[in-house]
Amino acid sequence: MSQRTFSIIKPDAVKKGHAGAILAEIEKAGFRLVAIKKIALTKEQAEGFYHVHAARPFFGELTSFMSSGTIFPMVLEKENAIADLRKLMGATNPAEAAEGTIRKKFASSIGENAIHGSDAEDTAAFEIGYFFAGYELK
Ligand code: FUP
Repeated sequence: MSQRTFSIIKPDAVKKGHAGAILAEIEKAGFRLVAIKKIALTKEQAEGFYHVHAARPFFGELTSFMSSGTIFPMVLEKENAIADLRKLMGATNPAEAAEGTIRKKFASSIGENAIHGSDAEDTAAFEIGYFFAGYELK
């Protein structure tokens, strides 16, 4: 059964001009692009999105980075979308990311790591709803 996940092309990748190449990798891997938008988050909006990480030591840095420039939030669909996108993304730290993954190709550090992908069904539902209204999802 097909499943939806949520992803963000992060400010580092957009600034370096890698958004199109990352989208091509995602489409090549068989994901259908259900919805996408081009926006910039305020610091407060980034804090709301990453509320589960609020107690972590990197929260300030993470939310400053995520509100530092243009991002492309998107909703992706395929069978096993959540796990398959995580595999395509690679490890959080690009130094540990497998060959051929998006983070291996495009990320520069654990903080500036090119792409976000939901890690579970409940987080995917929250994250999709944070950025998209129902009428935008077709
Ligand atoms: P991931 O799901 O792979 O994006 O990683 P996490 O949910 O563990 O972390 C969310 C984001 O926090 C990462 F994408 C980058 C940032 N982070 C850091 O900046 N430092 C860390 O040590 C861990 C995560």
